[in-house]
Amino acid sequence: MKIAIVCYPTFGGSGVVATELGLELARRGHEIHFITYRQPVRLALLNPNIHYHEVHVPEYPLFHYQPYELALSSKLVDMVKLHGIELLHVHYAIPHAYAGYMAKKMLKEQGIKIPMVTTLHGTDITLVGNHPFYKPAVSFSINHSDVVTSVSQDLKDETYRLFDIKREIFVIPNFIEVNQEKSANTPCKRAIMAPGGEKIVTHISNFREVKRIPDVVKIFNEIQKSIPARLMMVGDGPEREPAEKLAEELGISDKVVFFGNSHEINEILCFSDLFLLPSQTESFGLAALEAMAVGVPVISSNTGGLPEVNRDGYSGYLGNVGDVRGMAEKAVSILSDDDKLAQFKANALEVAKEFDIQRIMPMYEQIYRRALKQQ
Ligand code: GMT
Repeated sequence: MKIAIVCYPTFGGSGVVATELGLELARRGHEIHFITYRQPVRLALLNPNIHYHEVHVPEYPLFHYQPYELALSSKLVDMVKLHGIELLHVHYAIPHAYAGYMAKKMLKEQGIKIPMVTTLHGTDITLVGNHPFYKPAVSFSINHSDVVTSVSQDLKDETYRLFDIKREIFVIPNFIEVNQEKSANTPCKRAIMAPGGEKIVTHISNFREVKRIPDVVKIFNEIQKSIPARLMMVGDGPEREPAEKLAEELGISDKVVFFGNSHEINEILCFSDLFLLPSQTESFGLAALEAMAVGVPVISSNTGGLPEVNRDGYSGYLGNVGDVRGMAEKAVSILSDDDKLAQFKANALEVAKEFDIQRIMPMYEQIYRRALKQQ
């Protein structure tokens, strides 16, 4: 199949999922065209089946807001015609499904029918899309997609609860490449990061408010009172600076490393003992799954799709949002008992295998066939 993938190219779950999906589809012989305003961070172009088309938005001083959706829908029309693309797969309802719908309409006028699959990732529904300013456009875009998928059952339920949706939504969970051989060969510099044999606790995100970064620091603060430990903070965003200050105020700066955005996620996860994700909400929690795939148990909040990924008392523990003390106690219960830690590490890997890319990919291929058949 010739498929156009539209996504946000930045550090963030939906962009990562869209990129990894495109890369795997290309390996399976499909021709993939990424259409976005910047090259996605994890996109490797050394594959003849992968193409990248940049959307340029000319700056015009009269416009306070530059019309990205217009530029995107025009680019989609041009690329579909030029490359004979058969299907649009847009990640994120706003503005991608909206722009995709316009492209479909323009193409139809020119005698070209093309189906659009929309994948909902979470923030487009629960945080941003639900805002009254966007709600009508989001409902419209979802209802006018040919097939709609969501990354968790919880997100599907939330979408029906928050919007007036008349379509069926198919759950296709996020996925991960579980590659134990690759993990075993990843250079693991544990001794450098924890010279005194400390336990290593890690958090990875884009440091937005929804991630509850102060809770990460506070949970770690409680942990390190009971066991020698260090905290690895990976990523960047508005909450990073306040977190650095908080670590300073708590007197634990020497135990916390802020890496910023990193391309060495596997290298960091390989020496991690525990992953913290105490988010306010999380439609899925891809970062937790990435940790579990290399055998790192997770302490997370119990909201959104997180319970579908992190199994309470098995791959880690779940706690109520904001329950810093409870999550810290559970973290200590794992970290202070080597046998329990080893068991939880093995369990985390076992659960991650349920989300292996090879299991999930056929679900997308089936959805594409369904969308093409519907035309
Ligand atoms: O929250 C993020 O880190 C970014 C955000 C996005 O829009 O890319 O992630 C959302 O999509 C991911 C991939 O499907 C999910 O794993 C995240 O849980 C989801 N974030 C939220 O729901 C807050």
